[in-house]
Amino acid sequence: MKLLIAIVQDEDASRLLNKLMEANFRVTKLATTGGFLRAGNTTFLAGVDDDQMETALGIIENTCKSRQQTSPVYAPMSGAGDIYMPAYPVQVTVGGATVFVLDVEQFHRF
Ligand code: 2BA
Repeated sequence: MKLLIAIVQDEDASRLLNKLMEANFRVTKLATTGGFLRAGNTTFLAGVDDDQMETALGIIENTCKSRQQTSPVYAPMSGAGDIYMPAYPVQVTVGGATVFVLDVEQFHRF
């Protein structure tokens, strides 16, 4: 078994969840925040049998679209410790999906 971690855009999250569930994958969906844009995104965790991994990756690839996004880059306000302010706008291409596949040493459902 592998642990699949997929970070996707919020706009694709609901459709992706539906497709993974329809294909009988067990999934956990987390509300997350990207470090660069400091905007919301969605992270999926899925324990996937080795022989199902290609199917799962195919669903993610076919469902998640890359988009251009203009967003402020945040910089620390001088002298204000932990406070970050929008500094300048950047245009970036946000995935698709950012996917990690990890070996699972043990899996238990009690
Ligand atoms: P963010 O960190 O908010 O990044 C959003 C997009 O900003 C990235 O899209 C990329 O196009 C750009 N970007 C990120 N860091 C940058 C930098 N240091 N300089 C210039 N441009 C930068 P994606 O690469 O598609 O990433 C989408 C989201 O996936 C990220 O949101 C982050 O939440 C996650 N992610 C991407 N790579 C990751 C990694 N190696 N480890 C953990 N999370 C990652």
